Amino acid sequence: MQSEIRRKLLEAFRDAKGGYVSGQKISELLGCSRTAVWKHIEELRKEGYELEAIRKKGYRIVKMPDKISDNEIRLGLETNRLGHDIYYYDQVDSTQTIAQELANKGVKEGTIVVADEQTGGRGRMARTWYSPKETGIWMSLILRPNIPIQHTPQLTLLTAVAIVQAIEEISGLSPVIKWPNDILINGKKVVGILTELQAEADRVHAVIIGMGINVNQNQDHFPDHIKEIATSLYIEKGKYFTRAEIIQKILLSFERLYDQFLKDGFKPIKLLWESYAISLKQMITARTLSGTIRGKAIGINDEGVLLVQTEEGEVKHIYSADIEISK
Ligand code: BT5
Repeated sequence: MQSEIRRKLLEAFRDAKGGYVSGQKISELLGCSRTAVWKHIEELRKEGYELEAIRKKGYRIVKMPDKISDNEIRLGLETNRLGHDIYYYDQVDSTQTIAQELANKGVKEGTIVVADEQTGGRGRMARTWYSPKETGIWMSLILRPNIPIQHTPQLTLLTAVAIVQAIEEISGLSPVIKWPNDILINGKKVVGILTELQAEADRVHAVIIGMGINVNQNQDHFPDHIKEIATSLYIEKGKYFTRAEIIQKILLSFERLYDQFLKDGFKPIKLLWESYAISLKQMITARTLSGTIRGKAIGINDEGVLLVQTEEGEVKHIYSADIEISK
């Protein structure tokens, strides 16, 4: 199907918000005959869309295929500005690298880069992020906030809240956040977040937020080195999810939180974050680049920095680390 026709057709369904679109309306929109409408609908079916057809009412999308290209994300997207510009790839090295290049070229805030597979997915500190084909969400979101550089780590925490809210809403599961960038279900990692910055002196040009979400993998999909520590929504819930729908929900909850953050600062986000955090009030070991600190995680401050009280009673500020919670 021509991409222009496909786009117009899917837009008509999006505008109907899950309701019926009459054959008459479609033929007017596309400027084609009723027979041609029927053919286009059949083509959508071949692409994996489940459509219901009812006489006198028209057509309705019952189920979308698990695709994450432009149209699938756009259809049903309720945000005002995030995710309206979509760069989709079936395979990339890393969506972060592409998003970095796009941000350099000046694309607008809210642009997203998504891929069905990453061959060089990145974690923090040069670690790798396993991103197999068509089973997860590998996405980078470009933001251009007018905030001081030292506030940018707060966006990692905001992202975690947005993703937890979206997963809760879609699956009924109750994920928790482990400072700073992990989301866990039953103690295993289901989401990783990587926040990168383009800045100069004291001005933020762009913040690029990478989100890796394990969605439809089963246990055997994970390589040995992460089998014990990784999980997916499918493993936890026993059902498959439509990735585009999760992306839409994440962008929507992200936009709400982000607007609040730009208006009222980090405080309201901090409260939400604390309600989902598991690492607080517990004994932890924090491995930072400059050494290991053991103590009780007493909270985060208004900047989003983790506060750890050592046995000697000293409160250490931790900006970046891997955290292990003591049993
Ligand atoms: C992270 O790093 O958790 C950040 C991951 C960000 C991935 C996204 S995907 C879209 C965007 N494009 C990219 O290239 N990256 C971002 P870190 O905290 O350093 O955790 C990395 C560690 O998590 C690895 O060393 C493994 O132990 C583990 N790991 C790797 N792949 C995993 C997966 N799919 N699920 C769970 N754990 C994984």
